[in-house]
Amino acid sequence: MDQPFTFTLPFPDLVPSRVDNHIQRRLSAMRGQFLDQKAYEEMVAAGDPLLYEVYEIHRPEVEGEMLMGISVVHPGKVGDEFYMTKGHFHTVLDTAEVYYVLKGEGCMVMETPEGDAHVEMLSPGKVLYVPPRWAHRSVCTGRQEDLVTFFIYPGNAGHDYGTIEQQGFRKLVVEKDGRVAVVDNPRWQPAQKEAA
Ligand code: PAN
Ligand code: ZN
Repeated sequence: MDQPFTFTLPFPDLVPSRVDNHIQRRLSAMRGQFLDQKAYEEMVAAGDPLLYEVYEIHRPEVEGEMLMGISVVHPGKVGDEFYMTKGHFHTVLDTAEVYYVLKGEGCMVMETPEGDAHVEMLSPGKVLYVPPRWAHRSVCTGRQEDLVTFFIYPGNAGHDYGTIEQQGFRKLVVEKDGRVAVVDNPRWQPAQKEAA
């Protein structure tokens, strides 16, 4: 039988007192996701910057458990497009997720297999509920500050990255005339489903 546990995430530094796994994702892990492919290749060649980090608290990946952690998306752009996470559907589509925004400015880009799309602006103090079926990607739109969120989701959710790698998200978040703008992704195309 597990014992209850706590960890701390003190302001303002937001460094968790417990970290079981620290993931660091560089630009080279995001091939094909940014619209400006020339800018992408140049930035990978020029040093392959760190886009985001995830601090995970380990729990068994089974129904009944909850998985939590902290996501830190760094500020920056590839061409006009802000740094973002890979984004995914949950493998078990009917599983939700909650995000609590601790620091920074950004948005969550979301869409469903049925064709709905939604972009929610994120700022400190906001709690976002991502319902079952919605793929999600966090984007940092700050100029200098990280976007830091706490997340929690069901232990059995799993991550389907492949669908988004193939089709992208329907919406992109870019800087246009000095402002944050949400635009249609001209390269969005439905993923090829494997034959059953
Ligand atoms: C989050 C994400 C985290 C990193 O924990 O995994 O923000 O994004 P990617 O997984 O898309 O690289 C979550 O949504 N978990 O389900
Ligand atoms: Zn998720």
